[in-house]
Amino acid sequence: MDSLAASRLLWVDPDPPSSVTQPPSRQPTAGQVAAPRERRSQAGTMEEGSYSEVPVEPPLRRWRCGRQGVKLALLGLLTAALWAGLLSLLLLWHWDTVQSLKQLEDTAAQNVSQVSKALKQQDAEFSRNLDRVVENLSNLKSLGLNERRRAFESLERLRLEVDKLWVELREANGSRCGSCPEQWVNFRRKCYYFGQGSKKWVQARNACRGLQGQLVSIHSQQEQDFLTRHVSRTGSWIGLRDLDIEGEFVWMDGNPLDYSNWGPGEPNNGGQGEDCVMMQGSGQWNDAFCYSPLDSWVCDRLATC
Ligand SMILES: [Ca+2]
Ligand SMILES: [Ca+2]
Repeated sequence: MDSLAASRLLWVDPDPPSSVTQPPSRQPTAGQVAAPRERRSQAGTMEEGSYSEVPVEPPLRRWRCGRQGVKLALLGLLTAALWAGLLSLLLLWHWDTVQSLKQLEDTAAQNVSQVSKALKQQDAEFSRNLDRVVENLSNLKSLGLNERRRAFESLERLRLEVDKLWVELREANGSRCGSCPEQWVNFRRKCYYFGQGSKKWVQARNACRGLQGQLVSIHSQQEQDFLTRHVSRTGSWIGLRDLDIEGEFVWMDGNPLDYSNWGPGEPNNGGQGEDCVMMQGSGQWNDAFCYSPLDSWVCDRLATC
């Protein structure tokens, strides 16, 4: 009810209270507020304008409220500004982090690409070097095998020459040299073995060596006629080949090709290469593929005295 009366008094007072410009006073106590009410009841006849200076409390409250509102608004603005600054800092930090990560990712990708490229180059270089080493080893192995084969064939020719000289010496001394091992057939100074069984040229050569002989070498028409009478009708390997130099045929005994009995159109080095010679059932010769198996082969060796 005091506030209602004060509002009424404030409304009827045309002049602004002088107390507004004064510093705010302390809140009146219950006794202090009751004093005007007593004065009002006692005076009775006092003019209403005289009460307008007493209730200074509502403007003071509004002033206080306004100032608090301003403070709250400023505080809100300050808080908002702080949050905006903090958010900006977070966004800047996030953007900087993202840029750093992206830069690191790009750098890592470039490094991986460079390492991968270097590894590929090293791998290709290593493969080339390995191929060269393998090729050199293969050439060395082939060269070594060829040298070993030539040395072995030279030794065989030397042994054969020694045997020939021995036979000529014995015949000069009146001995008759025509003895052959069992299953070998004698013709003049030589013995012949007609082997049976499927063999390639190299296998036939080794089979003859195992019998202390070699694949047959033919040097005359008489020898060819003898062999034609005994040779297999399906074809047999003989000791003639051009393995080292194409077209340059060599006998197993090392003698030159002083006699030949080639079939029509032979030697033709046909197909994938024909470097080993076989005698057909007719007795004619044909160069053939060395890895083709034949069912027969012919060995020879010097007869003994
Ligand atoms: Ca050939
Ligand atoms: Ca041929």
